[in-house]
Amino acid sequence: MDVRAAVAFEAKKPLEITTVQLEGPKAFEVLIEVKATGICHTDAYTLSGLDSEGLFPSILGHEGAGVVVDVGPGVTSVKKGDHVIPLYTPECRQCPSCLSRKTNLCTAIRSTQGQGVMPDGTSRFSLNGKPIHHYMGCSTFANYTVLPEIAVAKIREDAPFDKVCYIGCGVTTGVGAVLNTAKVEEGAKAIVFGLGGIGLNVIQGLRLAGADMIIGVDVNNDKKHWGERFGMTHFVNPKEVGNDLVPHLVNMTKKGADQIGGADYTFDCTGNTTVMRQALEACHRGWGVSVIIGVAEAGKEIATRPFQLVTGRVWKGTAFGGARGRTDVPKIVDWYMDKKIEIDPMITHTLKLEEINKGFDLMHHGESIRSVVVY
Ligand code: NAD
Ligand code: AHE
Ligand code: ZN
Repeated sequence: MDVRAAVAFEAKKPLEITTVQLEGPKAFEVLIEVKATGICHTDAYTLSGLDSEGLFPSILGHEGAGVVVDVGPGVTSVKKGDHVIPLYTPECRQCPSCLSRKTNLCTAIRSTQGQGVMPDGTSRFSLNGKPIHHYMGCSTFANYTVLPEIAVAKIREDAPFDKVCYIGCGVTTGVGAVLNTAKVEEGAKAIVFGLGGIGLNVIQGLRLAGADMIIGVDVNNDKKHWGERFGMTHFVNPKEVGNDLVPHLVNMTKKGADQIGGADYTFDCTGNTTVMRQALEACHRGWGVSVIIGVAEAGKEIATRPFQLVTGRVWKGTAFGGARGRTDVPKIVDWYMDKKIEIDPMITHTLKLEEINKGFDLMHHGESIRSVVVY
């Protein structure tokens, strides 16, 4: 079938809106009509050419919501008409990782996903007979896409696609990093580096967990009011603090008898490896936990003095907020529908597919929190 897609033909070039061909679902696959998709910084990262797994041509996009319109042989968990959110972290419930109960990083289809193909090793997308790669197993920058059945979460039908698509990455990543990965407790002191589409969701997760002090750090002063809107208690612009950022943050957290200072939890939501080090070192001696959410380009490495770890700080990472997609995503949709978490104000721009490159520009200029393309 013909579908409309924004195709990434080459790194660093704008996406091209064109008609491509999509084959129907094979065994254990589903065809989804994508109703809406968010634009995440990770899409921009891959388009920049710095992703070690970046493939071209491809159809990017991994933050969608839509409806099942066809199912391949053997599919049992969803049916035509079901509302779903595509999952770049699937949940097969059978692989050693899923069965371990220690991680959300299902390994059932990770290798083919990284090669830009479906689990049988082929792509469903093509243009003039030449294959186009899938992206993160999702390719939501097309109005129809094919996914393995283990990579869709069935959600309630009254949830608006143009809002809950954000649960397909940003919301779940930010809120999940707090609740699943860091397991933040009431009264905690936390620092969030980078107040974009992910960082603001970390902040609302911290508010949900009952954190007392939530310091937001961003180089863009416009993000101050955004952080405050979701529960941030203090704002720091590193450009205004100079080289003393870590001691400055540590001082802010000193309270009463505890004059050592440092946050109980810090979160990197920038993808900048210098910031990752600052986030670790701004943690409290003995117990502070720093969670890396940001994705850094191929070749970048993180560094710190081993002393920082010897003295009890812990470095952790999280993908998709530690969420098990088929199990947890429908619950997060419920949280949104029950007004336990907010999404609407973070969606600052709603665009047509033809305007998708504007969404990337808005992100790069720090003018959007989330842009959503509605088909
Ligand atoms: P974004 O562009 O919306 O936000 C990034 C924010 O960081 C901006 O507000 C920017 O001003 C700020 N920033 C940049 N450099 C900074 C610095 N040196 N110090 C402080 N603030 C700085 O991006 P996003 O969509 O929120 O994504 C954030 C990161 O998270 C990206 O690296 C993205 O690839 C990654 N990500 C990871 C996961 C995961 O599962 N681990 C999921 C989604 C996104
Ligand atoms: N191909 C990238 C991997 C980047 C990465 O870590 N991606 C996150 C999701 S970011 C969503 O916006 C993730 O899920 N990681 C776990 C995994 O298995 O990829 C690179 O840098 O090589
Ligand atoms: Zn993302």
